[in-house]
Amino acid sequence: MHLDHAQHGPAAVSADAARPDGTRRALRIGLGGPVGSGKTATVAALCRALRDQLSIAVVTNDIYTREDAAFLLRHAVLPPERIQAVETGACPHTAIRDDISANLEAVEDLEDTVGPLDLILVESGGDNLTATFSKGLVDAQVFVIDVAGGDDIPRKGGPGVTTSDLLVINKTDLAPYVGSDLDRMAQDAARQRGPLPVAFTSLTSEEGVGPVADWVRGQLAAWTA
Ligand SMILES: Nc1nc2c(ncn2[C@@H]2O[C@H](COP(=O)(O)OP(=O)(O)OP(=O)(O)O)[C@@H](O)[C@H]2O)c(=O)[nH]1
Ligand SMILES: [Mg+2]
Repeated sequence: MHLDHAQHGPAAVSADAARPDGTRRALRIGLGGPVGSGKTATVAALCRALRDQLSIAVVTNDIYTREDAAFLLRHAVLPPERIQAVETGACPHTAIRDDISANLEAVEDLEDTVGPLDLILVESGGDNLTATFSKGLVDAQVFVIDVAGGDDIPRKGGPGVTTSDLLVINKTDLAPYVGSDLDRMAQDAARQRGPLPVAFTSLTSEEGVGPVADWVRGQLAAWTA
């Protein structure tokens, strides 16, 4: 469980950093990655770790259902009015990259109804290695992969692995069972990403999300500075 490399500020400020009334809007962080890598588990753990210090809301994207929002509601990680589901009805990357209107509407609606907010987490539907968020929707993006997907994933690259502001390699607890070599994953990730940070996590314990929570705090400090 460690966070490699130095902290970086939000990589890109999306359009309209201020709200219409001139106040600063929430920092928006997108979480993408392959199906089942642990995006919702990361969102839930981040909410538990940060909700006492920060005003948080979440937008989830599912293709045909509201499963992810339902999971977050069932586990009461935030009050229900702070969780909004977008049903994309198509490839998830379309709704976070090409036509971001439904997601923008959701984040703006959350700011209006439960704001002021410090942080909005936007979870993409699970996709392949090519999904990235529009910079008009989020200020920084996290790409979540897991060790059970194969320890060659960092080497395979793709924009999520190579350019995300934080690469999370989750489910390290499973590495011995699936024969994944974490050192090799760290070396491949560093080769693909240069100075961009990588966090190894296991969400089987409460503290497991610590490196990601620290990174989010760093992003927020840069956002509010
Ligand atoms: N062993 C282990 N299981 C995990 C970990 N993180 C998540 N899981 C499990 O992995 C499964 C998928 O996790 P999710 O958080 O739903 O994954 P997701 O990326 O949101 O999935 P989609 O939204 O369907 O793409 C669930 O059964 C989680 O409990 C982890 O660190 N270790
Ligand atoms: Mg999910």
